[in-house]
Amino acid sequence: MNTDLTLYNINKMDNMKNTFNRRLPQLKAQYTALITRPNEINGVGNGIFDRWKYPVLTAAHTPLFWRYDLNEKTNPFLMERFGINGVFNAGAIKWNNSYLLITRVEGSDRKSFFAIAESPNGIDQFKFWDSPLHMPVSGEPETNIYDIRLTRHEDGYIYGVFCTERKDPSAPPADQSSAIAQCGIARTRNMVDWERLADLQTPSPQQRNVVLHPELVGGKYAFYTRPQDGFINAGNGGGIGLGLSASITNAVVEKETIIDPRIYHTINEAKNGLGPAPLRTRLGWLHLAHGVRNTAAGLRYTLYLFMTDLHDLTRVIYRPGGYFIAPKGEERVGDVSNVVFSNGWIADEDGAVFIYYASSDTRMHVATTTVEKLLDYVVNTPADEYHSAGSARTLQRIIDNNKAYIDAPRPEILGN
Ligand code: M1P
Repeated sequence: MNTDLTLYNINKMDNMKNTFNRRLPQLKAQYTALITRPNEINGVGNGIFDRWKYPVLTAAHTPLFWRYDLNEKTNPFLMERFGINGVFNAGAIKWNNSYLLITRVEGSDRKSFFAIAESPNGIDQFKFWDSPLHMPVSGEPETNIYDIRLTRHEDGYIYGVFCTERKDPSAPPADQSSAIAQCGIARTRNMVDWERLADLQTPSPQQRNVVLHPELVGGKYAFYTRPQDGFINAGNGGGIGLGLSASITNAVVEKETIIDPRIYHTINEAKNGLGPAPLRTRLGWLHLAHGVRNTAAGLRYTLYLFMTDLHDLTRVIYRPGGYFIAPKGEERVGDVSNVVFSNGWIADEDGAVFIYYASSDTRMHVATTTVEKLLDYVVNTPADEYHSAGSARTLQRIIDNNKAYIDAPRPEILGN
């Protein structure tokens, strides 16, 4: 008898029997270490915002009891039963002194749903609520819902405006990709019970990246839109639009005015779309948006800021040139690489701002700054001159202004 082989077989049987009990504490320890890991500011930064080292949410942050059947009898190998592919593009709101993200959770089946994660400080310790958000469906269930924007509206409700996606009914049978994107609207007073309203109607064939303005304009609800001809391509959709609706329960925008157009050879030449609801500041409405440009390697998504007049929402008063946040390091890689996307930020009463952004349709990050820094940025960042000579001239002006200061002695201040 081969004793080695017998021992091997006995060990193997024993291992199989104990798989569940061996793996469970390992998984629990790994999960706890992840969600309790303190975050830290990543480097000196650019003075405009601080990036934080660790993503605030990833697929691995979703509870073990979502992904695993925890009954040893029905899952002796403690296998994953429900795969989570990514956690990204989250709406954000301060709620009962906590920082809440309504995330887009994408399963391994490619469907997205919403789920709330909560943190006491906005930069780490994000923990998912036990259950996903059960968004009521409207008519025939949407194939996919995603990218919710939250608005604390002056009418007293919190609105969630999100993208709904269904297969294009006119697509021939061989085409299993063409889809129709529209804007779903729901509202809540407690973040748990959501009332679904009628989808937004606009003159455009498709809509994505729609955002509800927090205040009424002339007694009407104001929507930022992103008209698009096709599911992917903006086509004749000229940029970020603004339209008014008399009703919110049956919202209809009859006219979209383009307030932030796409422009040739800029960061938003291919597409753009508003991010979260704008912040009211002493100088104007501060907007965070994403711009999409073409490259030989595909589309590149970056974030930018602009500001509109407090009284005339269609009037852009500051438009800093270039991007504000671009994908960096590991942010560059994911399911859809070279993408940063934001649909959530939180401004605290003390002026601190938490910008939640996703990288490459995979994970969520935070960048922190203040309202005053963002105002300085939008007011003092040179505008795009739209040609190389203009960029070189802008740089020369900065260099000339700096001449007196370049070698000037400065008192040394030791940081802590
Ligand atoms: O894949 C990048 C992003 O693409 C879409 O955004 P847009 O309509 O502006 O191109 C959305 O599907 C978004 O969710 C996604 O992050």
